[in-house]
Amino acid sequence: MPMQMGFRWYGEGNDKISLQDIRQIPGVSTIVWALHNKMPGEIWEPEEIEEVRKQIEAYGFNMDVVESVNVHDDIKIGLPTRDRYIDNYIQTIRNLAPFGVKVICYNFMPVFDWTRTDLFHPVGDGSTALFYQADLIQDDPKAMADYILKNLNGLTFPGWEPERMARLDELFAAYKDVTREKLWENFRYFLERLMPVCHECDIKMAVHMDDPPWDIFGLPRLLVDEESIARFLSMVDDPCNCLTLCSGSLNANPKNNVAEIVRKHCDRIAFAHIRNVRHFPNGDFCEASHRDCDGDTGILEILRAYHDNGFEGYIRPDHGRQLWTETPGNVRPGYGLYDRAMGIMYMLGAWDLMDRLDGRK
Ligand code: DNO
Repeated sequence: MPMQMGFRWYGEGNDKISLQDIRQIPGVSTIVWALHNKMPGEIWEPEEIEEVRKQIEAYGFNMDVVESVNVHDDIKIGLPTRDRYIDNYIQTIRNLAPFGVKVICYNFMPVFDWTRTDLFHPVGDGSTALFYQADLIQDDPKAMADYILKNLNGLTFPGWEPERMARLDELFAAYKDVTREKLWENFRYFLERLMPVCHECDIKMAVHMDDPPWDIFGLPRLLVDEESIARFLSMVDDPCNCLTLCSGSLNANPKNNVAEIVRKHCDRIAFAHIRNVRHFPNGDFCEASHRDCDGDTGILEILRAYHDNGFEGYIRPDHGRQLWTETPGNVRPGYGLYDRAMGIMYMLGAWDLMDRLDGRK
């Protein structure tokens, strides 16, 4: 099977970008979807999944990739209640399987998902991009959460559920004794319970990299570099225990050579997120267009690594800039239509040429 191109869509009535818009981007086969009204820990019911199936399949797309089924904090913290939430997760996997879902993307970051300090940073050409100013992520998680929630302009963002953010003090207290090693242990416990079900259902669990790839606000983050990825893969050495390899997340640390990581672990990458990042000497970074020379991530080398390894998984453009008519409030930061569509064309251009040069097409 060749690589399959996906596009993340937040769902009917929850995304200004329509499936009709997405259908006009060349080469997209897969809608990367989720039930965005679900809180972590809730079971996704077959009738709810069926609703989305009808919408997605009406446009000729498949629904092979879910991003994300979020993991309840009690599982990450390792509370006695975790087993109930793991049972629910397992039921969700079983409910997704009959719809042809092949990959579940998720993350195992404590409290926060991706973290940025400016959602609309002017790039200099009139467009804006997500930006991380290192000295702003020091000791006030509440200020950061408030900033992000306010600037989502009423749009929801997984990982930034207002209900969870309202309980930040409680959450930080609950994670107090969760050391890095404890978090690894809780991670293993979760995956070991899931693997038999994944085999039964032919579904791969694909963990997203931690973004940014370092500890924030004293919370440990695990998937940050090649060494930790290797540890993760051998900790639960199972073909259903896979990665969502996010080039932009990893390369926020300029020491991470993403192309090298792809070459090493391609057989366990179920889902590739492609994003370009520009680094600044003080540790700040800004997201950039997918074009190789617009950032420092090495997009062409990364694509070549996937191609050389005969990558047969799913791939999607990750964040794009906000362009043209896209304003704060009409699309989610990072998830506009235009820059992601251009990212797809850039990737497909490189991929088609590599196919041609290798005599594959
Ligand atoms: C950010 C996304 C992440 C990702 C989750 C996976 O834009 O890449 O929020 O979906 O970390 O669970």
